[in-house]
Amino acid sequence: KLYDVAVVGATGAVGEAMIAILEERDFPVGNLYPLASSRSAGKTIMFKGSSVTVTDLAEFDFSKAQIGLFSAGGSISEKYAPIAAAAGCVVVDNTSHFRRDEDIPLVVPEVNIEALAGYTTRGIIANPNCSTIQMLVALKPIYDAVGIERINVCTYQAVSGTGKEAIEELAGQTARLLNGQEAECSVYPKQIAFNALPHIDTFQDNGYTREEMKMVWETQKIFGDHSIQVNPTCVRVPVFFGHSEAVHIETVDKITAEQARELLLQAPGVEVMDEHADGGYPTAVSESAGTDPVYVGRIREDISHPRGLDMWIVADNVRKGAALNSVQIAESLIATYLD
Ligand code: A2P
Ligand code: 11C
Repeated sequence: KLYDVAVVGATGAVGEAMIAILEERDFPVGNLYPLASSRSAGKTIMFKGSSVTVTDLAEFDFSKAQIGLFSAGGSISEKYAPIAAAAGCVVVDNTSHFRRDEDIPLVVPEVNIEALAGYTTRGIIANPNCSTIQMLVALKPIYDAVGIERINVCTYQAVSGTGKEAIEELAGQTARLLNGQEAECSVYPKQIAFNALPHIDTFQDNGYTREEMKMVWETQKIFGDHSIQVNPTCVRVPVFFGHSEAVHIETVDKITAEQARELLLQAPGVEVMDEHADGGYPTAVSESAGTDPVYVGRIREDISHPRGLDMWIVADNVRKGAALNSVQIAESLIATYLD
């Protein structure tokens, strides 16, 4: 059976990856409907060797699609996801708009696929934030084995998480600075080239940023555990693709680094790269960019805490952090629920 699939935000960094991944994984697509703003209507994209015309989202009739993959920003999803769902098009939404709603499943297939069953209430499934997805794919086997009380995490996030304009800003600033010209800032408030910005998304009243609080809220919802404590600092770095995370956990029961490594070697979606030697760890550019796994390295027992474990977690934020996770959700949806 084939499914007609609408991709909302088809011209964006994540939308383009969604379309590429549908093709790579041979998702049973009947008609593909790439949707974007009126600015892009009439452009063409390639899918399975044919060119397909981009349509203006505002003019699309969602009763033509059974599945909608949305990644055009929260306000677009707020308006159009309910319209799509009401027309019988099940939405997998990659924005943060619906994630905290109790009647919307928030799904990482390797972690809580059982939550998908709840999609029937509103016809919308939320795809978590990229930083949360990669962290939880790696922590799930440890959580199941020994419990986790607390997570301390610092992220090193690629500019592709912001979108295409940010990719262009990093490339442009780098070129200008290397040519002795001044960097121009428009997407980020400070220079991103050759710099690190401790600021992702908007500032909250408690001093954390919204990206940091998303890691807290989403971890608790996906693990179904409101007692788990999460303390994030999210940092934007001049990397194009691939988020890296230094993750420090305090488990309920003690786990050794060797036991954690063994669990991670069996874990779905995880690739362990943990030689204690020069280069024996994963990095955004050398391993993750353009690939699917969540890479884990630097696994070690925390010398400052009796039940502490440290690790370094890297994944392609546009793929596993967004487009791939959405397509995996759609694969589970058609395998189990849609006919
Ligand atoms: P467009 O290219 O026509 O502006 P990114 O996150 O990489 O910046 O991409 C954002 C995506 O969301 C693009 O595909 C963009 O389309 C789409 N988008 C932005 N605003 C709208 C809108 N008002 N209606 C439909 N799609 C939109
Ligand atoms: C970033 N994590 O790297 C963000 C992008 O909540 O879906 C995704 C924001 C979100 O900038």
